[in-house]
Amino acid sequence: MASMGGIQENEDEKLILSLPKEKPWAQPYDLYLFQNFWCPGIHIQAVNRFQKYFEAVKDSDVVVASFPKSGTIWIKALTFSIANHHRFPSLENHPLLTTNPHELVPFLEFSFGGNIQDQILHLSNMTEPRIFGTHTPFTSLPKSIKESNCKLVYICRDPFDNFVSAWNYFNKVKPMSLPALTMEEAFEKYCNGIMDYGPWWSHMLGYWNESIANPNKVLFLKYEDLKEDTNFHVKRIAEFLGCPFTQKEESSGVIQSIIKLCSFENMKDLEVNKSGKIGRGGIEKKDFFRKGEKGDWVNYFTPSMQEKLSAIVEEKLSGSGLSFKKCS
Ligand code: PPS
Repeated sequence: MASMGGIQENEDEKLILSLPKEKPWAQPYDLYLFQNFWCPGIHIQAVNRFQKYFEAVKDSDVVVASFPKSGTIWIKALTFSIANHHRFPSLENHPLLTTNPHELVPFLEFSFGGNIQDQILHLSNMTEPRIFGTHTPFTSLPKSIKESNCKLVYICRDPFDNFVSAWNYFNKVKPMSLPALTMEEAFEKYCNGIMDYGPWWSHMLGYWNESIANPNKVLFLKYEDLKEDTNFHVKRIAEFLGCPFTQKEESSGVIQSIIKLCSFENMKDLEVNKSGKIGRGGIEKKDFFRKGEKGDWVNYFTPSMQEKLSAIVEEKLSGSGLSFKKCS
């Protein structure tokens, strides 16, 4: 791989030029149809390299997967705290108090944007259990992840709330120079599956089908269920990861402390999440926290939008066994 540099860049460029392209929501990059999903132009090289070169997977690795704006930051915080509850039993000096979850649990694909060898070395030096994030659809994950014994925790969100969250977010983080995307324009795109890492239905169904076929490999969670009974799902995640809470830990309030630490109210008020920027695009950390509620869609949807999206959800998820309460 040492001499790969220029040749690889050339191949990446050729690949991008060969793909169908769509205008994004309100971002300064186009979306490309890569392996049947809409990959942001600025990520395509990294996703492609991640798929090719992420080989050294450890059985103890955990990959937190999500469609954007589904509660990624929340499930990253919870999974990190649960998997490390022996290492950080006291929440007083917990890493989440000083580090944003996106930094603590790095996105795998974005790690492959720079020098590949440096990044692989960096990942191999991470403390175990290594916990990563990904927005890559299941079908496009590297073989190494699919074939190893590492675990995948997937979170999805009711498409109505997912759409509202995404529309607010993309308009918030867009460069000042670009016009805002109207709700009508965004809705049209969402209904056609055009959003970063979309279509949302293929993303959900990829992980859903795998969680049915391979329940010890993929734990499929819904944002709404997690909101409704966080305690139950925290225990479920711990059991799935093979680090269940003891009776003593439960009665001494360890689960409650984790829930409180990772709660929307707590996380959004932490200094580390209130100021500063993150990632290549320089996103303000505070923009990852908006309302953190379920059911906010009622404040945005017209009856005709509701009817249209309900029909799409029903059609796309039909026969899969996956449904969302209000749409079924
Ligand atoms: S991203 O950009 O894909 O990583 O965004 P993601 O984290 O997937 O989704 C952002 C939405 O999650 C809400 N949020 C939370 N909900 C519950 N608990 C916690 N701790 C939490 N942190 C963030 C965030 O506010 C976004 O939802 P909306 O509906 O826009 O408020």
